[in-house]
Amino acid sequence: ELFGQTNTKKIFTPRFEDYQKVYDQIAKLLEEHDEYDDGSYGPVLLRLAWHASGTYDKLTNTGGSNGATMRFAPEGDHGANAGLKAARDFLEPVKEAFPWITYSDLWILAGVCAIQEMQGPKIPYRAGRSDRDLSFCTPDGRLPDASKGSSHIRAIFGRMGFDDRAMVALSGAHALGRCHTDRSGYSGPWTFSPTTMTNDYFKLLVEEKWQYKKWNGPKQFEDVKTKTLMMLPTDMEIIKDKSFKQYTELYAKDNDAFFKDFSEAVVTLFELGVPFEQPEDQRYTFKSSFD
Ligand code: ZEM
Repeated sequence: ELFGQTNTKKIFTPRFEDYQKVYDQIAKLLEEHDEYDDGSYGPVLLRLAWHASGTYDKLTNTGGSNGATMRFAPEGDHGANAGLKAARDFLEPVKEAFPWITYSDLWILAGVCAIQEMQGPKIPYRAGRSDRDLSFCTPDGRLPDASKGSSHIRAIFGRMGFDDRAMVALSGAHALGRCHTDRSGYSGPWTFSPTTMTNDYFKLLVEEKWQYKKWNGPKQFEDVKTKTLMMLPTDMEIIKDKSFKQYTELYAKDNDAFFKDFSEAVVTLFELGVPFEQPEDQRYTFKSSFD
């Protein structure tokens, strides 16, 4: 009688505690690998999660974080994704330690962990993304081009379903990290504390004077006072454009409003196009290493 022996393979159903263990492992690696860049892989992990998600097109319901298709050459080689191999490689030992998690869930969990460990707001998380093959790679050109103006920003983020307020809130991620000449061609950090989440990006836009940087690279801005900070042409739009500016000024004054709107917009961004089974009211909120 062999019938009873089929389907005996145990299926592991991960729960909150299991995802918290993955979070803790990423947080531990972040702390250990302080030799990278300004002392943290946090910013580049967040950029990976954002570029995985920001390909979403609401009209065709294609792209987004489901699939982790940046693993494959067509998408991994898109100019916008230059340098993100560092983030993907950083997460490889985590995938090996927790083989049950999909790359697509792992990359987003790493983005959540990066934000929280860099003292940003809590980012509630849902699991349920599946890895898909290279036929799901998105065409080049879905991510924003830093050399462009406000109509481009609205076209790109509008395609994902965001309004002006969310676009400005999301831009506040540039409190973190820096530009690398060998990745985007641009150079330098936006703030003096690129591994701590703050509203300094908005404060600097409002309070400092900015001028064109004189150099051989692409058009970018530098602060007049120290010439050590930078803004992309797209960053300057959120202080130039009237509708964007009201939110930039709000977030410069009110860090709590920024954290609240940023968290809400990032949760939306990270979930675009994912067919979740886990309900919205049962998202996981991870404990940070310093909680
Ligand atoms: Zn970024 N971003 N980004 N961004 N970004 C860079 C770096 C980082 C734009 C952009 O062109 C660039 C969002 C929106 C937009 C981060 C997060 C988020 C760099 C530098 C460029 C050129 C890359 C390099 O050279 O390494 C444009 C045009 C955007 C919208 C208009 C949103 C939204 C983000 C998250 C929510 C982060 C964390 C970095 C820093 C990466 C690092 O390695 O330090």
